[in-house]
Amino acid sequence: AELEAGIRVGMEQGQFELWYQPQYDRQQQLLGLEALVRWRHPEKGLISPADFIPVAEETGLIVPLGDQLLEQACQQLVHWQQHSQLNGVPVAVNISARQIHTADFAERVCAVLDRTGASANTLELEVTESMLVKDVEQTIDKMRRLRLRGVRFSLDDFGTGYSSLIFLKQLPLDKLKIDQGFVRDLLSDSNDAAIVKTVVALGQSMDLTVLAEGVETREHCDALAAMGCYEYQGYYFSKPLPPAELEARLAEQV
Ligand code: G
Ligand code: G
Ligand code: MN
Ligand code: NA
Repeated sequence: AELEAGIRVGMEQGQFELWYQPQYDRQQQLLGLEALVRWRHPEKGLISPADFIPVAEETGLIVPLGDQLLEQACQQLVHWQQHSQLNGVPVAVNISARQIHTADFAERVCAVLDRTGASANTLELEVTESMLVKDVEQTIDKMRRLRLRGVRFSLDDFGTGYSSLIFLKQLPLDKLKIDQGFVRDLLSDSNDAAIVKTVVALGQSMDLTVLAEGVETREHCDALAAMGCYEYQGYYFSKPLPPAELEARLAEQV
């Protein structure tokens, strides 16, 4: 209850900020950014999402918080339209099941795009298999409507949840993100290697881009490329960074 009250105050006082983790291809070309929330608490310092997103989900606060973060991400997109290296680079925002299940989710996303002037083509929404436990038809309908507007969808943490391939086939997706849990020991664990290969093949057969998370070394990258996975996110390339640090880092690389 204390945390819940703290989240409410934090939302009113603008304590939630988005950091961005870059995604790259084999040639170290920047493909996109994932927005990851951080809570800058006045007394406790920086709090990671693992410590408050579950409470925000249980209490329903994830709905207004998620709206606020989506708006921030869209404002950042508009800001970056003026930035030479970040102009047009897509930003992926994590969406909780509870958010997508609100009746007017698609309308609220469209309203944020209208209000901020962000281009729908540069907004990606990351959803998880957990959203598939209820209202599948309505969820698919919302995703379809947003895709018509140009918004893209990724399935996050793929393989960790309730994945019925029947549902997966119906979902209007653009990308599968292989969970870092399968990537970490890819080089030493033949089961993980087999799972990653299978997911890559599945993605290819469904015409989906496949991105690997938790890429921490050059060897991970090479092994993934050998399996047909060409998009990467992880500490090998960069941690999630505050916008100013990200801009500085990109400026250095030129
Ligand atoms: O950045 P970090 O690895 O600590 O994130 C931990 C978890 O919090 C991840 O599983 C991520 O999906 C979730 N998360 C991060 N940012 C957001 C957000 O803006 N909204 C939601 N719903 N989840 C987020
Ligand atoms: O949304 P998702 O559950 O995919 O959240 C991604 C989380 O993984 C973020 O909290 C981010 O900080 C973390 N992360 C990103 N890259 C790496 C990595 O290379 N290794 C590890 N262990 N964690 C990572
Ligand atoms: Mn994610
Ligand atoms: Na993930």
